[in-house]
Amino acid sequence: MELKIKIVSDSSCDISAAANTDISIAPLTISADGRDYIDNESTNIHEMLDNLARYNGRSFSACPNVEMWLNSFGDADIIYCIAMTSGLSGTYNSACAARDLYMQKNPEAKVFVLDTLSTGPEQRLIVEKAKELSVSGLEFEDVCQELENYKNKTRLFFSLASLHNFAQNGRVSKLVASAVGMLSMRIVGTASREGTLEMVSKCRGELKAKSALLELFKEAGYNGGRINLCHVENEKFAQEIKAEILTSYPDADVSVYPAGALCSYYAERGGLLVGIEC
Ligand code: X90
Repeated sequence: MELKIKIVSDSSCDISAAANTDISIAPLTISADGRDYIDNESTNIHEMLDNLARYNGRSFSACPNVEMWLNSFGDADIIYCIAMTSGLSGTYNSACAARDLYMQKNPEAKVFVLDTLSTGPEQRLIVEKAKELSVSGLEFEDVCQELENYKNKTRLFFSLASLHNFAQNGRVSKLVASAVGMLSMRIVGTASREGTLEMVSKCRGELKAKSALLELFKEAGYNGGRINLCHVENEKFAQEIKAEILTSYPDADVSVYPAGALCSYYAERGGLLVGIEC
């Protein structure tokens, strides 16, 4: 009998499960003003951002619970589960609890849970890699090892115009949060080694943020690899960066796409997240 292989991730990777039948996604949820926005295709992001902008009360996010993860595992024999950073979310821990339960019930199953120490477009690169490796004929253990290696060759960078929701959820220090909020100020940053938000510089205006990002790609050793550009209602900025990259690396594989609910909530309007292969 052929073994059933499944790639699963949480919704912060912004991959549509509808368009990828071999991938299952466990959703995070945003809550504000008595409403829940589940991070899947059904959420109207523009409306969510409008509602959040009008609402002065508190808003929250919640990670997928164990049951949601188990649902995404289905009845697969081999599962590669790519989770967002344990440094900012309970998503990874909840996936590990789901793995332990699943393996108690299915002792023959093989389940690998990866803590990406990142999220968004870097996580998407890793999910895309998992998809390739899972059909490559490699053994389970080798696929796991390859994914660990790949994670060390990818990076996350971003430019954000507000850290309001990060600060509100206690996921960034007040000092860092106070760096933005003033008109046209942006922070440019990266995922730290511990999988938390690390500010690299403050920039006045998008043009400066663009040069700062391109400089960071270079320093990270970017050399024409794959890039995912995920934006929050800021396609123009994403396209500008794409154009710069293609000028230096005409054959680079660069994807531009809008953020889902979770990334839109935290990266906020105008935000740009970039996952690169180094
Ligand atoms: O409720 C939860 O468990 C979810 C908490 C998620 C917090 C962070 C999401 C970030 C999304 C912004 C990227 C910038 C920093 C990433 C550093 C790793 C997008």
